[in-house]
Amino acid sequence: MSAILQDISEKLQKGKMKEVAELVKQAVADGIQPLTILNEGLMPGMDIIGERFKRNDIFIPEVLIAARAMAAGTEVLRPLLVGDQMEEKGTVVIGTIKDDLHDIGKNLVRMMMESKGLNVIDLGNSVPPAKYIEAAAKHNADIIACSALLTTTMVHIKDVVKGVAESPLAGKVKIMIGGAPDWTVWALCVVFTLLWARIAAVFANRAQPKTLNRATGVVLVVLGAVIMLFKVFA
Ligand code: B12
Repeated sequence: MSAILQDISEKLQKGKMKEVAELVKQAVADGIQPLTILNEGLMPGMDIIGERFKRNDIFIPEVLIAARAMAAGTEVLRPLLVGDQMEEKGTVVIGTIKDDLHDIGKNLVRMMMESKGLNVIDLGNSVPPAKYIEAAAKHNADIIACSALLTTTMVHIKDVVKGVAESPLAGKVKIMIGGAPDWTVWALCVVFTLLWARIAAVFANRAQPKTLNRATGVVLVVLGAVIMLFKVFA
C-alpha cells in the first residue's frame, strides 16, 4: 500500500474527518484512481475498525467517529465515482432495512449504481418494508435494493419480498439484498429470503404449487442453522 493510502487508513481509524478528506483530495491530485483510494485506503481502515469493535477493543463512539471520517472521504470521491451520466438506465429504490442504522455500505452501493447510469432513490436508513414498496410503485422502479448489517434486522427483508409478491409490482421489480459484513448473516439472509419468496409465491398463487421444491427449502434452512450454530459455538 502506498504511504498516502496507509495514512488515509490510519487517520480514518482515528476518526480524523478533515484530515481524511484532505488526504483523499491529495491522493486524487497525485493521480491515484478513486476506486483504489476507496478499496486500498478507506475500506481497509474501516475493516480494522470492525475487527477492533468485534474484539471489544473499541466501542460505539470510536466506531461512529471513524464512520464519519469514512463518509467524509467517500464524499470527496462521490463526484469522481458517479461522473456525468446522460442516459438513465433504470430506477433503483435503495435503503437500509428497518431498525438498522448502518448506512456507509448502502451509500457506496448507491454511488456505484449512479456511476452506472441508474437513477437511485435513496430512502435512508431504518426503512420499513412498506416504504420500499410504496416508493418503488411511485417511482416506477426496476429494482428494490435492501441493505442489512444486523442479524436482528435482516429478517425484515422477508417482509419486503412478501410485500412485493403480494403487490402489483410482483414480477416487475427485482429485489437485491446485501450488506452483510459477516458471511453467516448473508447465508441466513439468503435462506430466509429464498424460503419466503417461495412461500409467498405459492400463497399469492402466482407460481405453480408443483414448482415449489420443498427439499430445497429444507436443505437451505438446515444449512443456515448449521452455519449459525457452528459460528456461535465454534
Ligand atoms: C460502522 C459500524 C457501526 C456504526 C454505523 C455508522 C453508519 N453511519 O453506518 C454504528 C456505531 C452506529 C454502529 C452501531 C451498531 N452496530 Co455496527 N458496525 C459498524 C462496522 C464497524 C462497520 C460497518 C461498515 O460501515 N463497513 C464498511 C462498509 C463499506 O461495508 P458494508 O456495510 O459491509 O457494505 C459493503 C457490502 O456489504 C455491500 N453492501 C452494503 N449494502 C448493500 C446493499 C446491497 C443491495 C448490495 C448489493 C450490497 C451492499 O457493499 C458495500 C461496499 O462493498 C461493522 C463491522 C464490520 N466489519 O462490518 C459493525 C457491525 C455491523 N455492527 C454490529 C453491531 C452489533 C452494532 C450495534 C447493535 C452495537 C450496539 N450494541 O449498539 C449497533 C446497532 C445500531 C443500529 N440499530 O443499527 C455488528 C453486527 C453483528 C451482527 N451479526 O448482527 C458488526 C458486524 C460488528 C461486530 N462484529 O460485532 N455500527
